[in-house]
Amino acid sequence: MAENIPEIAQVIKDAKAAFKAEFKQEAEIVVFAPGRVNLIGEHIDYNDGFVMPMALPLVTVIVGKKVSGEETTIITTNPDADPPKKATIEMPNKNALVKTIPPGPPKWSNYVKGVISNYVGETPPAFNALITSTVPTGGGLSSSAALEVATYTFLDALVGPSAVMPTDKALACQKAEHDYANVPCGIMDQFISVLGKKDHALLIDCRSMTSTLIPVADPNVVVLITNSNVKHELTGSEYSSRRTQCQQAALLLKKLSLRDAKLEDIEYLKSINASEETIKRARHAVTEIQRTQEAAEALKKKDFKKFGDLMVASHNSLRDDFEVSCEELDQLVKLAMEVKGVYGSRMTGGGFGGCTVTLVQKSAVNDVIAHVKKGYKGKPTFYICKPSDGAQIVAK
Ligand code: GAF
Repeated sequence: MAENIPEIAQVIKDAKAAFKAEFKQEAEIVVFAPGRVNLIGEHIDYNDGFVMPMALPLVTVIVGKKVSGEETTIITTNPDADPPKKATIEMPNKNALVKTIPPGPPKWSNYVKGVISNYVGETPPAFNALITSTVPTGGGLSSSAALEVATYTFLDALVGPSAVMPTDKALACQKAEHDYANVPCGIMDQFISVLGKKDHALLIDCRSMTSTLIPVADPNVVVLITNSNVKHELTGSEYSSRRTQCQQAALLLKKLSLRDAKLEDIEYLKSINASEETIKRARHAVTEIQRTQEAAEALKKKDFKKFGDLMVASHNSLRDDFEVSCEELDQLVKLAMEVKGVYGSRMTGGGFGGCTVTLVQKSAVNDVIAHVKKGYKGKPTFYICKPSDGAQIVAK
């Protein structure tokens, strides 16, 4: 059986009750921001390429209220968050020149501090807030971007209507992740958490920061996410080394980024005796950018067979050329592909654990779950997800 995804209304109701119990006051502001699954276009956002994620019905909810004074208090209900679960933050003074809050323990509070520090516009007042989430932590479904974007949206609700473009909001949240979590991520996760649309995937051009909505609303086709429930230690260091390797490849090719490279450039890299590693990283980037554009066309035409083939090619490239998959993800993909009715399956997100995404006929989804459960060496969890809306202010 797939996991039961709680309705957002229920998550909000529970969060408001927990807020009242903690702070002895009613929450006035309610916001949420979703996690995401990337359908195709992996490790391409920081190469200025194309990615195609969709927002999930798994969300981070923040409820709270403005308070007088300069001390903000935040509480997380996340069982995986490092203790303590309550943190206080000294808010920047409205007249101060430097409005950044220094990072510090607990780790989870740094996402909030980072977003407050990068908030564009009026300095936010102090507040009490309770944070709760249905996005699994560290599962490759962007729990951190959901927290950043939910925080930004909460600040928007606190200070009034924001004149900032949605893409600037995503960029501010990305900067928070760079500076406060030390992850040199691309823009995909924050972008889709801000701009996701119900029943649609988003083809994002990460160079121009523009996007195209692509309907994913076929009643007979389902997006199945399988969490491997493993996370290998390498994640952080390997992510930044992949980013550097791509920059080095672009440098050798005298290109601004691998977005500007073509297949013949891979031959050139070979001819100048570039390292095997450089050649492989560049080949993944070049072919994945191409695949993502083709996948967008296939999805527009509802050509799920073609889309699925591209997903599998993407997985193989991430496994063999980009080397960010792992045994567990490879096994999940292999098992899913053995079931009739599956169009395609691939690892999704940064890799080295986390989730796979599978496009499958609705009638076959239970067969996939049963087959994967039986064959997978670990304990997987499954989510059947419809593309959902981006961040929203529910009450203020
Ligand atoms: C992580 C990053 F945060 C994204 O920016 C992206 O690079 C992704 O890994 C890989 O596609 O989620």
